[in-house]
Amino acid sequence: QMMKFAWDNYKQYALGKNELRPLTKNGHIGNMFGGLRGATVVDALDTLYIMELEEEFQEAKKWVEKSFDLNVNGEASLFEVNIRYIGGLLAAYYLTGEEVFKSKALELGEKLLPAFNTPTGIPRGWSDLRLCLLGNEGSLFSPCSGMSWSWGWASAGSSILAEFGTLHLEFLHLSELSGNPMFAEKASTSHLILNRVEKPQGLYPNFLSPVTGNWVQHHVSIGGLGDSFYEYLIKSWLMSDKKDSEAKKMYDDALEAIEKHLVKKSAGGLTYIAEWRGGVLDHKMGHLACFSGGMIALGAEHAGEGRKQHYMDLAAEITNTCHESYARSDTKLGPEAFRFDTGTEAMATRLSERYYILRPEVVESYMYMWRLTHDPKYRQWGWEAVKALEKHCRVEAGFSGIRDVYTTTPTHDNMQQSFFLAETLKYLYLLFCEDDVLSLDDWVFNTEAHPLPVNHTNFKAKASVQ
Ligand code: DMJ
Repeated sequence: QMMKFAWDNYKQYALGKNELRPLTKNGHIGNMFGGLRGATVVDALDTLYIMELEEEFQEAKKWVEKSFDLNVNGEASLFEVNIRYIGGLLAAYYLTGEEVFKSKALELGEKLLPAFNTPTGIPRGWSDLRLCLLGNEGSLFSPCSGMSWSWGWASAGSSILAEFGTLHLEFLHLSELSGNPMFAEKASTSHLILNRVEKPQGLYPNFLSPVTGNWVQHHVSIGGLGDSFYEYLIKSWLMSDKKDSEAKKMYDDALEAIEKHLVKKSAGGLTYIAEWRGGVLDHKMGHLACFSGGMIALGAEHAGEGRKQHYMDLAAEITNTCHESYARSDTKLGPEAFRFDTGTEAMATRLSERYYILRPEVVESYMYMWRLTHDPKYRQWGWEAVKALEKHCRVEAGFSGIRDVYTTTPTHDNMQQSFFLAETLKYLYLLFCEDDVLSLDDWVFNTEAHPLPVNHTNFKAKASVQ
């Protein structure tokens, strides 16, 4: 019902725009997608499908067929277009077998390639989506300008770990579906370079120069700027049917370094993952970092002898801390960042960190922890989140983020994020489903919660789900 409500309102007031503004009842376009539209449609496709909202899925599919225009001129974030649009289209294709999703994913994949035109092959954050028609030789399309650039605020034109390190899952599937190895090769460059470069204490800083292949700053975070890089290491290995041993080793080593240098316990006994700035710890955890409970649990299964229980315990402790960040607020929703200093534990201390924008990471970890332990507390915690969302984020025309989780009469931010439909509602649904709905043995979720099949021979997973 929550999904139907979110979709119906988007459809009524904002169809074809990227996101719904539920208070003003209009659409939001934003500047991340380089002229592409319908982010919510593409992000919602697989959720509508698995929830068996058949009529709504057909509405979304029809929009993709008739109105999803890839012939756009604009500057797009490689990361955002990849995780939302390519991930969403690929998942919709694998779940339904409908060709339209595959062809749009491949066409869009080609448009992202200019971002990789750098001296190292590490992509920059932004790419020009303009394409020129080439005729019949080779690819039909080719980048017109070959232009790419970095975020204005990223130090010294650097590329961001969580952006160039969050391409593997989708790009491997683009190669699989097109028969063109180039996508996989482009995405794999980062592993080659990251393996070569020296890592301070075994940690991966968040900023790397796409020109020299060296670190630009020593800021390490398992939250924003770093997060999905680690997620894609373990998931690349799982998606390869446990064949990509390089990705597994990178994950194991990274987690060991994170545990050694960043994992701390508060005076009140809460385990958290701090951030690291050139050797100095910042005792802060972002909401984004809360995905790590689920990731560590997913990897624990495959940890070396004697480590499995250790990592399951760590995953449970981190998930518990993230739940505490929800439980200690008046709305029972968690802040954007919470701290463990100045006598505070698991609460925001700065006004600017008190907001909640319908993010999924905490319920994502509940879903993995439930599937991997069947401890009923994870369903109870998920249900607490459902009630809080209904109470504080549901408005007349959709769901909205809130500006302060520490007041029971919060102001709304007037934005129904597309990831609310792609991730938050999907993970909540899966938390209460049987384990064989998108089984973790057969599917990996990209960082926007779009399921991609594990590469069992001939992608058997697709057939079994259909
Ligand atoms: C999503 O777009 C993805 O999960 C991404 O990896 C990080 N953050 C948002 C949701 O919070």
